[in-house]
Amino acid sequence: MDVMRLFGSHFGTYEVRHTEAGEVSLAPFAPDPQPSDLGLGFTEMLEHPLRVARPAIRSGWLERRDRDGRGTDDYVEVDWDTALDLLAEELTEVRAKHGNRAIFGGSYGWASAGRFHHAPSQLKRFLNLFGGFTSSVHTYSFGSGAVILPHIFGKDFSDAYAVAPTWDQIAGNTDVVLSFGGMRLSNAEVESGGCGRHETPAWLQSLGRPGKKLIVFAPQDMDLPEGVNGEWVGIRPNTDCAVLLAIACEILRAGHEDRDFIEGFTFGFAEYRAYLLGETDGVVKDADWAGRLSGVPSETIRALAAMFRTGRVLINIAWSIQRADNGEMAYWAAAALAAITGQIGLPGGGLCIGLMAVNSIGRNVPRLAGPAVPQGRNPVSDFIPVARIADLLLRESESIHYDGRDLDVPRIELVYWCGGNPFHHHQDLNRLRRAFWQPRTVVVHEMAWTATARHADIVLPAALPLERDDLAVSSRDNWIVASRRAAPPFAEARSDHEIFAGLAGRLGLREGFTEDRSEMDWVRHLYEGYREANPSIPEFDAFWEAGYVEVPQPPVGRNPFADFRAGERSALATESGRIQLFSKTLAERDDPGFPGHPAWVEPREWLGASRAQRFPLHLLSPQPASRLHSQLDLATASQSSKIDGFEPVTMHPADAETRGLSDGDIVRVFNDRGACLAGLRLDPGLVPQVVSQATGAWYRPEDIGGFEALDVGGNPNTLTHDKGTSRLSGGPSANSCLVEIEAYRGPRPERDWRAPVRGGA
Ligand SMILES: Nc1nc2c(c(=O)[nH]1)N[C@H]1C(S)=C(S)[C@@H](COP(=O)(O)OP(=O)(O)OC[C@H]3O[C@@H](n4cnc5c(=O)[nH]c(N)nc54)[C@H](O)[C@@H]3O)O[C@H]1N2
Ligand SMILES: Nc1nc2c(c(=O)[nH]1)N[C@H]1C(S)=C(S)[C@@H](COP(=O)(O)OP(=O)(O)OC[C@H]3O[C@@H](n4cnc5c(=O)[nH]c(N)nc54)[C@H](O)[C@@H]3O)O[C@H]1N2
Ligand SMILES: [Mo]
Repeated sequence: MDVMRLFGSHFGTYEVRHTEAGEVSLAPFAPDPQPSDLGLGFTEMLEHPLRVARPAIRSGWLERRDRDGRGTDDYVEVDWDTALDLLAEELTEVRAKHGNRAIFGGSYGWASAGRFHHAPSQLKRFLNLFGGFTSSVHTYSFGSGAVILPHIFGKDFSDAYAVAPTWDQIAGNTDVVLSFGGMRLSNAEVESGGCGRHETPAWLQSLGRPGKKLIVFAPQDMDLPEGVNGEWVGIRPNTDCAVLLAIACEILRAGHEDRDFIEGFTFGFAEYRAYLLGETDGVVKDADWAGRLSGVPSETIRALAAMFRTGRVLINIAWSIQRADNGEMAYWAAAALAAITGQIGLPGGGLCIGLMAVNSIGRNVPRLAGPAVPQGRNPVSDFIPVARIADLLLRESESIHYDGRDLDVPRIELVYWCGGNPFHHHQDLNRLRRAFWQPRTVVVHEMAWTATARHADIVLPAALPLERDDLAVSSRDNWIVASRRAAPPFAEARSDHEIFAGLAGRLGLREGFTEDRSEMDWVRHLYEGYREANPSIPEFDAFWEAGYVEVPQPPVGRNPFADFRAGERSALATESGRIQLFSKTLAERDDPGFPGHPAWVEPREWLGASRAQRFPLHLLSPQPASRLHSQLDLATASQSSKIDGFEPVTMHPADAETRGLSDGDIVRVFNDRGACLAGLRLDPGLVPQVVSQATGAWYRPEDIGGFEALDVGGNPNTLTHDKGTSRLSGGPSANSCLVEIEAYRGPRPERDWRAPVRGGA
């Protein structure tokens, strides 16, 4: 049998080819019906001029241990021994002087697919052996959803996967999918950990069948996928909660709620009902009320309320909606609406969270059991909700609030990042920059000179996934892929594992870290763990030759709430054992603006805020269709999406006209937090006063055109605010952001594709 050479990535699986000259090329994976082209761009990274070639130390740190040169200094390349000696010494000194809690190792980020070389896991394994670190919980994807869901449904339903019905159920039973926020096929190209087959496009077509309908509420019409029987309803950003409450209010006023389900399976209906009908605050939350807030015609809202009577309705709520001020409340309002209509637990009915946000939501794959790199135990208990990183480093307050607790804010002296890009993903990057000036040392492993690498003191060159052997598998997919090394590591790059092994050796921890296994031994070891959990899969050697194994999946799916609906009526792990329409716990906390039931709580930044007089455009920053966050922004697919080299920002033609702007103009997008340059694209499919600029362009602040720290790279996080969604979860709230846009007439920045290394690279 021929050896199948494959490469596993977050975009899916690819076949690896070598040209006669020895160059690596990638081709779509034959069994994948809808492969993504984006991952092909990984080969462009193999020899990219912005690869980190050798260990590099920031000059200001090396010479004077200064802190504020981060982001501007150049770097001095050193050999590996020098770099690892220096770092081992620095880690030892920080630990001795300040203790392990002074090390921040939360290191959030998507890193690469590949079970063994998962960079943040390697880092955490190393730091735990070293005595631990201050960590972080939750994700930027789902930081506030993950906190509110357990209050509504209990801890067993705390993530999107646990709630989602399967596509086969939707195709077979659902009449209407009512989606708040986007259903973008480009988002479903991605799966954390990889996938064998992209199945979403095929399933989506089932929504084009007669009798089925998809209604998408979104501020931009690109959120409605093509090829379905669909309707787009324009909505003012951050007002979904009001519309959801109003649909429920109209249902109650018509007496069409499902009394049996409410009585049997929910708790707190009285409080919820009193609020909706205006008994609590004198405001009836009806269709007219929500229409004024959201811009959605009140007839549309009333028609939707009637629809729940006649058919199976699945309410889908996008992850983007909880990435906004008080985003938890829209989730609670959606869950409550699904509950009072009695649709929760019915095949294809009730609630779905993030259908099409990634490839796996709705896939009928029960969690694929198998091991991860063992991280060990962290002896340090300090943590933050992930998006409070700048609050942690700046220490402007003594505690950080999180789900009813006040967390200590330890002083961080050393930040260690491996597999993530905070200068891509965090909000208000100019504030993050000030935050990164606080600790004495910042260490980053990177493949390329990202903005995060450029804010570090010690930068260690990491190998690309194409440069190492691994097992690519997602716990939400049923394929295990042998991701084989296709090229030697670039220049002096090493795998993260090898870097930590070297560091561990200097600290007397080598054996504990490697367990005397080679990298290939580890890959084999992890695979054996999968075989233990899934005895039908072949032995390692046969798997490695064949390239992949597909683990059989169950033929039909189930609604995750089916058992609850069928059985014990107080079986949820909530306060009441039932679905909470009201929570005493949350009500008693008395968090400002966070009552104990779903409620409209005005966002800090939205088109209805007084701030909109100064900054009258609502900026959305969705996921990029041409890359994965900041990854592969250097590759052709992303570069060719730019306008004259600038990241596109889209705007309604009417808004352009009042500003004297035209399609293709280079513009400055700004507010009082920061500014970036972008290329203007006119789009009549936007709700007026909404502008949209995808995440992921590389942050590059420059003093240019009379402006200070103008981000010529075009990262929307120069503009977003860095305040938690609410006191409850402190999640990231990037989608609540007001800006203004004007023409930029200053000099053009040079495209900077040189490594920031002294003497040039
Ligand atoms: N404004 C705004 N901001 C957002 C969002 C938004 O909607 N709006 N979305 C948020 C969301 S949902 C997310 S998930 C985050 C994503 O934020 P991140 O996950 O931080 O983004 P990535 O660009 O994937 O960064 C991964 C980094 O790891 C590096 N890397 C990859 N593999 C390896 C490896 O094996 N070893 C090492 N050492 N490094 C590696 C890559 O080069 C890259 O720089 O962004 C968030 N930011
Ligand atoms: N190609 C590609 N796919 C990806 C990623 C990527 O970087 N590239 N990232 C992956 C990651 S990490 C994640 S977490 C998921 C994220 O999945 P999502 O959170 O669903 O993705 P977004 O693109 O941020 O948002 C989807 C849409 O929501 C709409 N939206 C924003 N705010 C509002 C609002 O207030 N109301 C309404 N009704 N709509 C709103 C926007 O128009 C946007 O197009 O995507 C994943 N998929
Ligand atoms: Mo995400």
